[in-house]
Amino acid sequence: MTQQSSRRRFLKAAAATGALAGLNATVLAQGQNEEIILLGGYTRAWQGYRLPGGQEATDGGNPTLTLQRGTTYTLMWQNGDGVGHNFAIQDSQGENLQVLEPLTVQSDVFEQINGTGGNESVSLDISNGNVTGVGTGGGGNATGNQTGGQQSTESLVSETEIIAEQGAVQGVRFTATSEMAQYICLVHPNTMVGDVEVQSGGGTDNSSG
Ligand SMILES: [Cu+2]
Repeated sequence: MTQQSSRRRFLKAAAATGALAGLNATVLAQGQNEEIILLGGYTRAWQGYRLPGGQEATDGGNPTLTLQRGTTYTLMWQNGDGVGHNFAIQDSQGENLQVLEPLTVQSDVFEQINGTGGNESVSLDISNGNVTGVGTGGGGNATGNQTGGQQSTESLVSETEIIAEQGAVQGVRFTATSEMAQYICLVHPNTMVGDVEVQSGGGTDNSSG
């Protein structure tokens, strides 16, 4: 506990001084409630485990992801059938959008989040592209220190690596834009594809001035 919080302080201090360029984007996620999406990757269809905005996860595959424009989402998916899958978000022309910040996620972190209620708030510790820990409930630790910095597009990818190990988890962070139309596994574009619906109705939260 003590170790973790001192480490957080270190990261915050480092970000504040700009001493560690490139770390800013990852530090931003610390201590704030995340919009988290959890999916299962199966050849027959994506399965919705935790959907944005408290939408009910249904048994049907390929759930529509309803997003708020300008909101940043952390999407994690677990390989369910040991077949190679990857993840991309496309526009209405079927072009992959280069908007994904890849994250490394351990399976136990995924399981932990998946065990929380869909309405329960979850915060993530993300460091150097690794999701290292999860906090649930409360949310009293918001520090108001979100600088809202735009991450460099150099680190963004238009599709993720294919992972084939059953149980393996992959994560991406992205900010919803109105051009997003669908999410897809490029290995199985006919069965693993679902709609993305982006709402623009003032849903952005810029509360920390
Ligand atoms: Cu696939």
